[in-house]
Amino acid sequence: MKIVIVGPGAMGCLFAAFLSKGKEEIWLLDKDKERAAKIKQQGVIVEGISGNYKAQVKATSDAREIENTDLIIICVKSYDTKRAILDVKPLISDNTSILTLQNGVGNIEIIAEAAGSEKVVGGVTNLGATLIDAGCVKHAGRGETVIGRIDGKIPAKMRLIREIFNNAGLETRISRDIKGLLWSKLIINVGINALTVITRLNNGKLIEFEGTRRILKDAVLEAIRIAKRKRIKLIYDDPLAKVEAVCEATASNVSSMLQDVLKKRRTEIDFINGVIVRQAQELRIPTPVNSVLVDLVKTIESSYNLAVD
Ligand code: KPL
Repeated sequence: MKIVIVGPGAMGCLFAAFLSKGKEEIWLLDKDKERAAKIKQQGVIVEGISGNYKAQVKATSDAREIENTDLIIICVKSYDTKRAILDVKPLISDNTSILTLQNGVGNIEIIAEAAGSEKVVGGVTNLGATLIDAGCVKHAGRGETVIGRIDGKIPAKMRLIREIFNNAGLETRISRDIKGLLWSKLIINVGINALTVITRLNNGKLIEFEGTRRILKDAVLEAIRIAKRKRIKLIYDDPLAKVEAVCEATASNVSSMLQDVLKKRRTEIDFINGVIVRQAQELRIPTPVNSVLVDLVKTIESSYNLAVD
């Protein structure tokens, strides 16, 4: 199988490194020409819980170098999905599947609109990884990856993807309700990410202060209400308890959104709390806490040059 991973962030690099252990042909597609050249030359360097090693992968910034592809894995930031799909258009044929392993909700829809819904596979991964340098990733946490189609169908190709991932050491299963899984993960990010940006705290600290604990709770309860109204089945009996447990389990983490802000980059707020606000508007349900979180994070990311040190 020829597999192209788009986006050499932490998750893109980790998947490329794992998958390169099998007999599949693995490519990393990077919009940055210099970085692609570096990865092509040095490979992907992995350190952390799966050991320290170098994985040889093919890398390019020009999709035309790759040609027809069996599987495209999208690992770019959610606000870059549209551009990423345009980049890989020349690689898509009738037999190509496109798997999104991105944060937030909305990517499946963007890819489906550009490439056709029958090609899209959604995914949620609980692997933990941090990018240390270009093409150099720290594997920080184990966890399963769950894939599935929005219509719940399980074609042979998806079973093959599962097999290839498992053979490469990526614990993977298929779900018939990927939407429920994506929303369950969304609710965790809704409670944690924006609040860490505003407070500049690690995940664990959010539940140590009365104020942040209350805001986290209110943001999560708003999101649960929207999920219920949309008849989305969350996988946790008590989603709020789960978000608090994730704060504890990832206490020393700098959330992905806070990492973006510390690097003065755009955030994925539109695909996290922004999803709750937009869906709530359609349903005419007030979500004041999520609205404030979205407005504050958007202000922060638009004013890096104006902020007082
Ligand atoms: O997914 C995460 C993120 O940072 O985006 C959490 C679960 C909050 C862990 O940091």
